[in-house]
Amino acid sequence: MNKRLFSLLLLLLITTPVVAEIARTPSPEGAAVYIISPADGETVPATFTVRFGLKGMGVAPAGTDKANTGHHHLLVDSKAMPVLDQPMGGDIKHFGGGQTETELTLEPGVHTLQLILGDKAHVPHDPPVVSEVITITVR
Ligand SMILES: [Cu+2]
Repeated sequence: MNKRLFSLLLLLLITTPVVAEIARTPSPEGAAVYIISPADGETVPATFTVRFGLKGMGVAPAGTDKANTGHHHLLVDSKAMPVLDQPMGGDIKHFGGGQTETELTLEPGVHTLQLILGDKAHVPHDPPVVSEVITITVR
């Protein structure tokens, strides 16, 4: 390939917007994610542990290409669900190491927590595996 053609191709590559069709990973029927603790309505200290529960699927670190697995994502005080056909962003707490609990420190007051599972590429499954929203009060 001559240099000019290479430069042209490189330019095309850089300037062509990526319209990536993201394939979502199927979730099995009956899969459910839930918050083990705290309980809905519980009052907790400023620093507390959130335990993640999952049934019908397995936890695997991000990047793991294995059917019926995913990693947890925690939404804290989210007003809306993440976009379902894109990798979840940095505004969401990712547990890409396959963690099943975390320690949170929040301001005093009322907060909501919700879990959503993401696949190897941080994209919600199809159908999405999402927990109930729980409401807690931080002392
Ligand atoms: Cu993720």
